[in-house]
Amino acid sequence: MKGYVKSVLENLNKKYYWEKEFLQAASEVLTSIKVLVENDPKYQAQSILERVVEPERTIIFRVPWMDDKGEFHVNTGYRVEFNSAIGPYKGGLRLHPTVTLGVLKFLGFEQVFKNSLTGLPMGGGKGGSDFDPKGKSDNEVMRFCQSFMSELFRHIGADTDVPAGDIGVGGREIGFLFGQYKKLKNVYEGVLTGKSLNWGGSLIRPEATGYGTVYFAEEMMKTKGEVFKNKKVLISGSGNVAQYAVEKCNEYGAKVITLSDSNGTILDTDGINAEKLQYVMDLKNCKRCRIKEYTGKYKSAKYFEGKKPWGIAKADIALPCATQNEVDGKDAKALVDNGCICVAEGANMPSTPEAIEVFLKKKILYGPGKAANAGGVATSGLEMSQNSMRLAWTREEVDNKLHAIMINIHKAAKQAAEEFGTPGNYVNGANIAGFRKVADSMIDQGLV
Ligand code: NDP
Ligand code: 2IT
Repeated sequence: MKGYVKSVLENLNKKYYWEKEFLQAASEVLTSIKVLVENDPKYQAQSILERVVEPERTIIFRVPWMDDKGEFHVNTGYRVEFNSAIGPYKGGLRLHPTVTLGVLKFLGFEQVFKNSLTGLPMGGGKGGSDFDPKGKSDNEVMRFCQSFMSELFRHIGADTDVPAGDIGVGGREIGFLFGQYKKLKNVYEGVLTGKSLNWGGSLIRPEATGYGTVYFAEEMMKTKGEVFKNKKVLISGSGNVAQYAVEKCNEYGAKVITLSDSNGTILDTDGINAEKLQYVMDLKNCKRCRIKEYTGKYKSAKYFEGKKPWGIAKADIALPCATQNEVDGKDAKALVDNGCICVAEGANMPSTPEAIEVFLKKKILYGPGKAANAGGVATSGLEMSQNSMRLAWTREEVDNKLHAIMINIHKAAKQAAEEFGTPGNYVNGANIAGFRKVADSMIDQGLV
């Protein structure tokens, strides 16, 4: 059995050599679970790794749409239905010009194990398009979403595949997508999560990923007798996840000093308090402006064009909440050299393998995305439960459930890391705990 992981990875690298993000994610997971799969013959006997790295189904389709001037455009739409061993495919839709099949395969693969960690019955999937919502009018976004759903509707359903938001997909887009699904299928069902409260959404779903990331970081810090209060925090991004991470940090008495977008970073050493956060929310969610505008209103802040938050100032905690590979080896070193004791990932795979190596070597608290940002999809799972029961839980009920789930994920990852001889290594712990349940379920269900 020795060499099983190596041989599967070699074949995968040959077969999909151009899908670099997917290969990066697969390499991390398979390397972590080596101690499990190479010490129990059932996994190789049933070709579990060869099966788990291949999506069950991938749908690729044309998305034609018309802009406000009447001109035609065409984008590519995707849905990667990766694994349904423990529940219907579940995972977000990303609208961003960098979207490729390889990016969505990495996200779908991560989602399989993340969803397993939540303890809820959800398989893994991801989808999206290379459409760029930036600079588009509401009507253009609506026409795009309607065209996208005109193909996707036949592949999804409340018990089949339940998409949600991700980069470039928030409440506005989920609304347009839901409207078109309902019109085409003539069923009112919880086929998407992240819906508005008036038509089947869950309280706390918008907040869930950011809050959950902070809850996870809090659990890691407890293991070292540390707390958020009075800590300085660097956050990247300024979208959904970043905004609610700031809110929870403020509630915990920490001081968030950075936010960013794909153009640059703002540093506000006075801290981004509740009033400033509200300004950021209006700026990004309603006016859809750049984060640079912040410095026009708050003179305490400085703007760094083309820079990321890491290394800009000393801080105790870093929460990358923008995108994949946004923290490289140099950034990680800068963070550690500046006294950072905890990194928790709100984004998916924001740290490169070199960055992860730095965090693990220096033994700082490092919470990988599939554990730390699982609060978003977990609360999507809670939205699905409420839709099935046709009732709505209070804000407090949902938040308590989310908090309990994050505490459980932390416990499961910590225990698995200890059981397999790498205490404190949440990468190994999260991958092993997430994988084991999916793989054992696949074995139970036979060769499918
Ligand atoms: P949003 O679209 O709301 O915000 C994304 C933010 O990240 C924006 O500030 C955006 O800046 C920035 N960003 C996007 N792409 C890049 C890039 N290539 N380089 C630098 N900055 C970039 O998305 P979310 O907040 O929902 O998602 C952020 C991350 O969290 C993603 O990795 C996503 O997969 C992950 N995630 C999201 C969950 C959710 O529930 N929404 C759940 C779990 C994980 P700009 O405006 O300039 O593009
Ligand atoms: O990466 C993620 O977990 C998400 N974008 C949320 C997925 C979901 O189904 O809520």
